[in-house]
Amino acid sequence: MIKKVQSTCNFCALDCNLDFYVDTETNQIVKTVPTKGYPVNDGFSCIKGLSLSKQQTTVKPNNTPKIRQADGSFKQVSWDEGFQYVADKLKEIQAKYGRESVAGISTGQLTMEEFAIFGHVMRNYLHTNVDGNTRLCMASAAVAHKGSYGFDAPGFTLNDLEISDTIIFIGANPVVAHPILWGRVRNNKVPGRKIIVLDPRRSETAMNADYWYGLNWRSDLLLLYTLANILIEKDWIDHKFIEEHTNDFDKFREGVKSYTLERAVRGTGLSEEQILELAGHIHNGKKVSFWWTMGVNQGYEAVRTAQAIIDLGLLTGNIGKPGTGPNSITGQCNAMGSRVFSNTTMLTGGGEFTNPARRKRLAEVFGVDESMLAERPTDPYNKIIEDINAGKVKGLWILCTNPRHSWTNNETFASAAKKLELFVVQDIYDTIESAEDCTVFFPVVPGIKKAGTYINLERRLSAMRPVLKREENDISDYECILGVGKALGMGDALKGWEDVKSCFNLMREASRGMPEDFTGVTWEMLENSHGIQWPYPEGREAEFADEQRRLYADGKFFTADGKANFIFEEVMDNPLPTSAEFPYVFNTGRGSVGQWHTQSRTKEVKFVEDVSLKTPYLFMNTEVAKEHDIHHMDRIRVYSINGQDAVFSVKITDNVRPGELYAPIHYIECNKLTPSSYDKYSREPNYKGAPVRFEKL
Ligand SMILES: Nc1nc2c(c(=O)[nH]1)N[C@H]1C(S)=C(S)[C@@H](COP(=O)(O)OP(=O)(O)OC[C@H]3O[C@@H](n4cnc5c(=O)[nH]c(N)nc54)[C@H](O)[C@@H]3O)O[C@H]1N2
Ligand SMILES: Nc1nc2c(c(=O)[nH]1)N[C@H]1C(S)=C(S)[C@@H](COP(=O)(O)OP(=O)(O)OC[C@H]3O[C@@H](n4cnc5c(=O)[nH]c(N)nc54)[C@H](O)[C@@H]3O)O[C@H]1N2
Ligand code: SF4
Ligand SMILES: [Mo]
Repeated sequence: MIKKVQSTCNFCALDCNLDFYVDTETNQIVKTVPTKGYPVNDGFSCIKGLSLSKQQTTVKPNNTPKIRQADGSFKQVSWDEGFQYVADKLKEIQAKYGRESVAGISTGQLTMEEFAIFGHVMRNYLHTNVDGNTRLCMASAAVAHKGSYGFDAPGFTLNDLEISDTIIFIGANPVVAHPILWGRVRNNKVPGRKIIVLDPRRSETAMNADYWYGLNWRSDLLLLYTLANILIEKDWIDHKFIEEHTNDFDKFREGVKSYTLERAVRGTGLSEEQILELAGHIHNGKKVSFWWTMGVNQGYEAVRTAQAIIDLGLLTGNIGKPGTGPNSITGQCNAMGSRVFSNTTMLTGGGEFTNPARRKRLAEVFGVDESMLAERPTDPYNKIIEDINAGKVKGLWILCTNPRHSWTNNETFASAAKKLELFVVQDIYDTIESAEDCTVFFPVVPGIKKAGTYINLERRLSAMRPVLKREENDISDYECILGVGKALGMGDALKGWEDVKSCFNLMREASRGMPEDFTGVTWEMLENSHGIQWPYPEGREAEFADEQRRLYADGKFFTADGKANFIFEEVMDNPLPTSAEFPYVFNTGRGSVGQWHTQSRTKEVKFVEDVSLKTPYLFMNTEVAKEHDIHHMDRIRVYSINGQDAVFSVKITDNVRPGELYAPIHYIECNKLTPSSYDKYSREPNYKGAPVRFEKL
C-alpha cells in the first residue's frame, strides 16, 4: 500500500513542507512531492528537500551506542547501557572537577522538543553550560533584536518579498542558500520593483539583481550610518513614526552626523553617486524591505550592523507594514525554535534567567522547584572550547552538529576533543569528523523517522511526522536525551516530558503570555496543516486567522515602553586588517544549492555528489591569477593570520574582486584558516574575513 505523509524539510530555515509517498510493505519512500498550497513553498522545493528520501537509514550496521575502550577500540552496547554509562560519567566528572566541568553543544537543526529536553537535562538538572551551533549563525541577529525590539522577534512574513517594491539584500545570497525564498522574490510582480544586493562579492544573487553594490568587506556599518545621515539631512524620514514609536532618535542623529559621504567613499570603495543612488532607492520606495544573513551576522561588529539595518527601517517607517521591514533571514531549519526554547541564552520560552515572574511560571509549568532552573545564560561556545583546551571542562556532549569542521579556527576543536575524558557525539552518521575522537557515539534516527515541531524564519510552526517506520533499536534524539535523563536519576523532574507530544504541551504552556505565545496551537492542528505562525494565543484565534502575518503592525514593540530603540555606536577599526604580509581577504560561505554545511548529509545524495568537487577549492579573481601565473584548478597553499595553512584548488572568476579569495565552507580546510575572533556582544565568529596570503604549488 502507498501512504502519504506530510512533513517538514529539516535543512534550511524555510521549513518547506513535502508530501512523502511511502510503500508500506518495503518501508521505502517512492515519491516526494512539495506540498501544494503550503504557504511557504506551495508546490516547490529545492533538491535538498527532494533528496530527504536518501536519508532512510541510520548508522550502519549498528544502531546502538558504542563506547571507546582503554585500547582505543569501540564496544557496541545496548541503549540502556549507553545511557547509564554517560549518566555515570557526567556525574563522576562533576563530582571530581565541579558542576561546570561538563558542557553541551546543541543545535538549530533538531525539533523544538529535542533541544528543550536537552536544555532541561543539562542546564536545569546538571547546571552546566550548553550553547548551540546557532551561536555560529543567528546570535548576532538575536542580540540585535533584543536590543532594538526588546525581544528576539523577527517581524516579517515571506509574503513581504512578493509585495515589496524595493528589496535590499545585505550579506545574503538566497539564490544559493534559500532557493525557495528567492522563488518568492521571483513571484513579485510589483511594477518597477527593484532588487538590490550589497555584497563585496558578485554573488549568484547579485548576478540576478537590478543593482549590485560591491562594497569593501566589513564596511557595511560605515555605509549604513552614512545612508542614515543622508536620509536625515535630506529630511527623507518618517517623523510621525519616529516620534510615536521609537526612543533615542536624537542621540542617533547626532551619532551619524560625522558619517559623511567622503568618509564613506574612502571606507566602502563605492562612489559618491552609488551611495546617493542607494539612498534614493530607499527614499523612493513605497515599501522598502531589508534582508540580511551571514554577511552581516558573522563579523566583528555584527550586532551593531544588524541594528543599523533596523535603524534604517525605523527611520523611514519601513517596519510592520506590508512589504517592508528590516528582516533577518534565519539559516537552520529550527534556529528560531532553538533561540526561544533551548534554555541557553534565555529561559525556556523567553525571558531573562533572573526574571522572578518567569522563573515562577516555568517552575509551575515544569512542576519543579524554582531553584532547579538554570540561573544564568550559558557560557558562549568559544568559552566552552577554550575551557576544554585549558583543562577546565572534561566532559562534552554534542548533538546534531559537526564542530570539528564547522567551528572557527577548527584545529582548536581538534585539540579540545583529544583532551576530553567524556566526549559524546550524537549524530545520524558515525563517519563525521567530530566523531573521530569521541568516547561515546549515540546513533539516532534521521528526521524522516521522527516527530516534532519546527519553527521557520517567519515564526511558522510546522509538524515533522514520521515518514518511515522504525527498525528495532532505532531511537530518536528525544528518546536518547530522555534515556540519559532517567539514568541520571531525574525522577519527578521528568514528569510531563514522557514523550515528544507531552513536551510540546509543556512548551505551549511555557509560551503563554510571551511574545511567541502559541497556546492556541495543538499538536493535532499542526498535522497536514499550513503551519501556524506565532503568536497564536488561546482564545484569540479569530484575530490571528490570517495565514501570513507580520508583527509590529501597531507600532508596538516588546520593550518596557513599547517603543523600538535606535542604537548607535561608532564604527570600530577592523581587529584583523589585511597587511603587507597577509594582503587578501579570505571570504567564506555557501558553495552550491546541493551542498549542506559539513556535507555529512548531502554527500549521500548521488546527484549532488556527482557534480561537487571532492577536494577544497576557492575562487580567485582573473587578474590576480594572471599575475601569479595560476591556471584553472592549479593548487595553491593559503596561509592565514591564525598561523594555519591549507591547500586549495583555484577556480578563476571575475565575480570575486582582486583583494578576495572566496572559499565554500563545505570542506574542513576552510575553517582551518578562520580566526578566533568574535563580535563582542553576540560572540558569533567573525567567519568571513581572515587576512591570508598564498603561494602557488
Ligand atoms: N545550499 C545550502 N543552503 C544553505 C546552507 C548550506 O550549507 N547550503 N546553510 C544554511 C544556513 S545555516 C545559513 S546560516 C544560510 C546562510 O545564508 P547566506 O548568509 O545567504 O550565505 P553565505 O554564503 O554564508 O553568505 C552570504 C554572503 O555574505 C557575503 N559577505 C561576506 N562578507 C561580507 C561583508 O562584509 N558584507 C556583506 N554585505 N556581505 C558579505 C558573502 O560574499 C556571501 O555572498 O544558508 C542556509 N542555506
Ligand atoms: N567559515 C565559515 N564557517 C561557518 C559558516 C560560514 O559561513 N563560514 N557558517 C556557520 C553556520 S551559519 C552554521 S549554521 C554552522 C553549521 O555547522 P554544523 O551544524 O556543525 O554543520 P552540519 O553539517 O549542519 O552539522 C549537522 C550535523 O547533524 C547531523 N544530523 C542531521 N540530522 C540529525 C538528527 O536528526 N539528529 C542528530 N543527532 N544529528 C543529525 C549531521 O549528520 C551533521 O553531522 O556552520 C558555521 N560555520
Ligand atoms: S529551500 Fe530549504 S526547506 Fe525548502 S526544500 Fe530547500 S533546503 Fe528544504
Ligand atoms: Mo547557519
